[in-house]
Amino acid sequence: MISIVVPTYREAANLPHVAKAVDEACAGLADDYELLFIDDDSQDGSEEICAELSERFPVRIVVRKGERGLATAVIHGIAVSSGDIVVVMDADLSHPPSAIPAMVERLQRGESDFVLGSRYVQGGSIHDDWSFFRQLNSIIPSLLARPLCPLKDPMSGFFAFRRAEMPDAGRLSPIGYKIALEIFVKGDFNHASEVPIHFADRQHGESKLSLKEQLNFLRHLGRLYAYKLRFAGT
Ligand SMILES: Nc1nc2c(ncn2[C@@H]2O[C@H](COP(=O)(O)OP(=O)(O)OP(=O)(O)O)[C@@H](O)[C@H]2O)c(=O)[nH]1
Ligand SMILES: [Mg+2]
Repeated sequence: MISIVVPTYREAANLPHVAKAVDEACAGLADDYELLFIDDDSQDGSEEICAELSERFPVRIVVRKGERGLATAVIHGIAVSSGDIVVVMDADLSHPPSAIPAMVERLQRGESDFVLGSRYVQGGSIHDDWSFFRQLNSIIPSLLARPLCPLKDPMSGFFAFRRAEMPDAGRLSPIGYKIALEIFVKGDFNHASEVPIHFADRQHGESKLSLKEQLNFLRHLGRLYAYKLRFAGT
C-alpha cells in the first residue's frame, strides 16, 4: 500500500484535481494507494468535497482542530496513514502526481531509500516567469541546507520513503516549513536520489507561505545543524 499524504489549508478548489491526477498516476502501480488530506479545519467545503470524492477514489480527509502548521500536519498524516511507502506532496498541483510512479518504483526496487521530486536536477524545471527574487527565495534555502543534505532541492516538499525508515516522532521538532529536510537529516537514509519534476505554479487558492514561515525556516535550520553536530560521531 502506498500512502499519499497531502497537507491542506484552504485548498478546496484543488482537491478534485489532485484526486483525479493521483488516481491516473497510480493506475499503473502494482500496489493500492490511499490519498490522505490533512486539513487544518479550513472550513471552505473541503470536507464535503472529500466526502464526494471518496465515492470514486480512495480518498480520506483528517481534520485537525485547533492546530495549524504544514510540518506538523505532514507528521500527523504519516502517523495516521498505513502504507509501507509514504509519499508527501502539496495540494496545489505544484508537484506533478505523474512523478509518483517513478519515485515509488525506485523505493520498491531498492535503488533508493529517500526519493525527492526535484526542480534542480537535469530534466527538472520551474515556471518560466519566476522573477529573479522568487528564484533566489527558492535557491538560497537549498544552498543553506546543502551541508546537511546532498540533495539539490530539499525544499521541494515532494518526497517519498519507506515507513520503516521514518525517524521516531519524538526526535522531530517541526516548525512551520517543509519537513522533508528534517526527516532526511534524522532518519537513517543512505541512498537518496532525485526525480526531475516540472514545478507548476498554483492555479487555484492562495499561497500560505509567509515571511514568518521563511524566518521560521532559518530557526529550523539552526536546530538541524545543532542536531547534526551533537550526533556527529555517535
Ligand atoms: N494542514 C496544513 N497545510 C498547510 C498549512 N500551510 C500550508 N499548507 C499546505 O501545504 C502545501 C504548501 O503550501 P503553499 O501555500 O503551496 O506553499 P508553497 O508551495 O511553499 O508556496 P507557493 O509557491 O506560493 O505555492 C499546500 O498544500 C498547503 O495547503 C497549514 O498550516 N496546515
Ligand atoms: Mg505551493
